[in-house]
Amino acid sequence: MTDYNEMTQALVSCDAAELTKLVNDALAGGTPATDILNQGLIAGMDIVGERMESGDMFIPEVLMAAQAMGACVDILKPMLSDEEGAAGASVIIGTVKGDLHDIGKNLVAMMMESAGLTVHNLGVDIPPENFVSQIEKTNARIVCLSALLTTTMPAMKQTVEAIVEAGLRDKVKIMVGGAPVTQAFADEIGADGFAADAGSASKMAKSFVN
Ligand code: B1M
Repeated sequence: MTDYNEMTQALVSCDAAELTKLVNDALAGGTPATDILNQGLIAGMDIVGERMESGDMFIPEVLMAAQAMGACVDILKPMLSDEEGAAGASVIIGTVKGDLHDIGKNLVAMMMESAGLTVHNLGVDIPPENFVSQIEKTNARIVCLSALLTTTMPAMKQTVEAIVEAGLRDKVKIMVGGAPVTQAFADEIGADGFAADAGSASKMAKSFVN
C-alpha cells in the first residue's frame, strides 16, 4: 500500500531523488496518478506552505520543494490525461502580474491540453495588456487567470477590465483560479467561472467550448 506520508516527508525535506523514487514505485504498484498528485504531492506542498508561513522553511528550500514536485508532475503527466476529449479550441492561461507561482497553473494547462484544447501557456507575471494581445493573436475563446497571492488578486480584476476596454469581452470566457480565489471573487470581478482545481478547470473549459 502506498505510504503518502513518506512522499509528503520527502517533499518537505526537498529530497527530489527520494520523492521521484517513491512516485515511480507507487505507479509501478498500481496507485492511481491522481491519488499520488492529491494525497502525496499537493498535500506535501500544503505542509511546505504552512512551514513557510511559520518561518520554518525559507524561499530557497521552498523553491527546491517546488522543483521536486515539478519533476514528479512530469512523471505523472501521461497518466493524468482526461479521456473524454474536447474540440481543439484555443485557450490562453497565465499567472497574473506580480505573481510568480506556476505549479498549479501548469497543472491546469496540462489537464486542458490532455482534454484536447490548444493551450497557450503565457507563463508567470503576465500584465493585463499581454493577455489582451494574446487573445487577439491566438483567437482564444477561453482565458484562464491564476493567482496564488491575495496581493495579486486585484491584477485579475485589472485583466478583466483590460479585456473589456479592448472590446474583446464578448469573444472570450474568462476563468479564474488559485488558492485564495473564490466563486464570490470571480462573480465580483465579472469572470465567467471559478475552478478550485485542475480537473474542474478542464471540465469547465470543455463545457464552455461545447
Ligand atoms: Co509562495 N506563497 N510566495 N512561493 N507559496 C504561498 C501561495 C503562501 C500561501 C504560503 C504561505 O505563506 N502559507 C503565501 C501566500 C499568502 C497569501 O497571499 N495569502 C505565499 C507567499 C507569501 C509567497 C511570497 C510573498 C514569499 C516571500 O517572498 N516572502 C513569494 C511571492 C513571490 C511572487 O509570486 N511574487 C512566494 C514565493 C514562492 C516560491 C517562488 C518560493 C514558490 C513558487 C514556485 C513556483 O510556483 N514555481 C512558492 C510556493 C511553492 C508556495 C506554496 C508553498 C505552494 C504553491 C503550490 O505550488 N501549490 C504556497 C502554499 C500553498 O499553496 N499551500 C505558497 C501546489 C499547487 C498544485 O496548488 O497552486 O493552489 P495551487 O493550484 C491548484 C488550484 O489552486 C487550482 O488548480 C491547481 C491544481 O489543482 N488553480 C487554478 C491554480 N491556478 C488556477 C487557474 C485556473 C483554475 C484553477 O484558471 C481557471
